[in-house]
Amino acid sequence: MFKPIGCLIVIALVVALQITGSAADDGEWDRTVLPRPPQPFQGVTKRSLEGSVATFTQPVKAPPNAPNILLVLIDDAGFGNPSTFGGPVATPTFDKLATEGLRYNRFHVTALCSPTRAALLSGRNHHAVGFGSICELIGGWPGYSTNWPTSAASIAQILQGNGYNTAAIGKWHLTPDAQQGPAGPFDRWPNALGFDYFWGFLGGESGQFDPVLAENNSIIGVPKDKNFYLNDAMIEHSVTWIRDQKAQAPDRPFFLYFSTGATHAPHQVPKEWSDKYKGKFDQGWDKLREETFARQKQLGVIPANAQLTSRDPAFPAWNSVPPEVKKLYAHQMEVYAGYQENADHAVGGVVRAIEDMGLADNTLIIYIFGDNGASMEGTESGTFNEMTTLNGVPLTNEQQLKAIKAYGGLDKWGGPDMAPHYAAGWAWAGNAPFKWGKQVASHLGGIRNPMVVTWPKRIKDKGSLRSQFTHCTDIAPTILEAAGLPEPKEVNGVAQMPMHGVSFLSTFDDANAPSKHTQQYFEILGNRAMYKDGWLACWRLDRIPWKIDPETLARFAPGKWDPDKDKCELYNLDEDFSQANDVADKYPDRVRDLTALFWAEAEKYQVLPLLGEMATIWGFPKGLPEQTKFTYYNGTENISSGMIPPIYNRSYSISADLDNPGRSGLGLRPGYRWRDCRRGQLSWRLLALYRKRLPQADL
Ligand SMILES: [Ca+2]
Repeated sequence: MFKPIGCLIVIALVVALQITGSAADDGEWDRTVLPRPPQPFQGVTKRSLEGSVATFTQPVKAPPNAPNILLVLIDDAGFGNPSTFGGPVATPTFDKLATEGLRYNRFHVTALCSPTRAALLSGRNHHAVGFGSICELIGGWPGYSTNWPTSAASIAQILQGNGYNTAAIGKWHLTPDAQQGPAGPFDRWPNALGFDYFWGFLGGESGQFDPVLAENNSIIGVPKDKNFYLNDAMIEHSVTWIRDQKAQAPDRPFFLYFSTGATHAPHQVPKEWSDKYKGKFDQGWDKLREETFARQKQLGVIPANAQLTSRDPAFPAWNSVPPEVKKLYAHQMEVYAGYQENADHAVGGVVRAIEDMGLADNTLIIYIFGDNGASMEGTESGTFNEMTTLNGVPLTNEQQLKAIKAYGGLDKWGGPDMAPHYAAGWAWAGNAPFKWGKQVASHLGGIRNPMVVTWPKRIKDKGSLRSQFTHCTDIAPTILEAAGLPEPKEVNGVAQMPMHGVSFLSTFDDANAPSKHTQQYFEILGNRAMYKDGWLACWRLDRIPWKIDPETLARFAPGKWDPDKDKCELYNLDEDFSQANDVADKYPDRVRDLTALFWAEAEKYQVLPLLGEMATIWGFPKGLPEQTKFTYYNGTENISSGMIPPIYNRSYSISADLDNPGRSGLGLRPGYRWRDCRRGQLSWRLLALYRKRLPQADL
């Protein structure tokens, strides 16, 4: 409620300003050097107030009419997942925005989590900013350091320095794995990379019911609320943040980066969401893929001459799956679909709030459906605990069914007591019409994801399709052009690496605007590709992406693997939308040129050495202090996965002094935090597969 006295004071101040001075005009300043330098005093200072003229430095202002920006990123999703692109998952928010804006069907990502996020937020190629791979796989070369360089200010830093309010909500995955605790350092946490506010989780994945959360520079831990669900809480934090900043400064634009943990594993969602899909996937992945492909054609999101690519033998045919296992597999996809629909629902909550505040007209929404293609990391059978795969422990269907029974039955798949991932066949179907998926940077299943862009004030060609080649490095330059801002040459005294992406703003108005992004390398885990002017040469590492057992990895050890011996495929993507027809034999000259170009680009952008992120497997140093003794004091909890003692694959002992062991439980659970630590019990377990209750004598 307004207090009359306050109003009077405001009016009186306005009058006084007219008499004795003015607020200094923000005016024009050189926005290529950030932050804005101190403003010279423009008033007059005398010995007394007589004759003195006051002026005031104003906060930095964004250019007039600079739009609010909502950047949405869904995790681990396929081109053929959302209904907006012909998929089986209802995504009403994505659908609605597509009718109000533009659908992009040739948008590309890097094939993996941290690398796409680094490229998206920096506008530079991911290896060039140290993100050849994820924060958990660090190698001792500049392209694999996960040390974001100060010479590459993020889009958030640039917008912040130009008068925007900035926030990141949800998944981060850009802080080195061993720096995600209370000791920092904090220079690569979200606040230091340009976000005024951060709420979410720092790692690569998180339980959806019980995440270990961070807020700004603090780990705030697992929410106490029994009904907590991450997507719901993300809506609440986002909407509150927008409302708060608009209440205080209605004219300041905002930049909100809304990045869901969904639909990365663990696939967890309240049951009512997965129940919507009961029986919808009994036809299996082969048929689902054909159905999606038909809808894609019908919707026109793929060209009429696009082909459905063939199935690699790595994915079992649905009709070869035993009947008793089909039920398990179908339910895996029901849960994933519900989980994904819920993620789109969360985006809808934020979009609705923006509309309700009357801000929609001048808000640019960039909604990217997947930081990489759908994930095949669940192996051919899927897993009730995704940590089994990530630790190289594949499960047979028999082991799987037994473990599911032990944890409450199939109905619990998707609930808080399991950490599941679906079978690779579902990911392959979700990436229709392409081959492969996450991690496979050589094929479109890994690197091409749907994108929708809306901006009612600017985009008039509503509901249309755009097919220019675009890449995640283009997002930051596009945002800058939309906001009327230059790319900075210097930030905090550090000369800036130019952005490698290019703005695609011209496509907002013109369906036939030329593709400005004419060449792009791709590389993740040795899978690689070189795109130039419609042609793509590619080399897939001869490894099934979910195989990380010692025998498989030994084939790629130093001296064993020669990248020049990998088979090269060649595609004309302008005519062959889905990368279906390998024409390498027909065009040896193109193969040669693109091969040479790939190696030149690899050198230029710090991609070398290939497999730098895997080097520690073969005995290269980890670059971390060799700490062998760890002490945890009473109250220490929520230690991030990258900071736990390195107990894997070695002998270790743990000693604990318990004042009153009868009152509290202590669980030692390498592999995954599990929710069954009972009072008065000391237990040890590994990957939720092997359990041992320790006898009292051991206490
Ligand atoms: Ca991802």
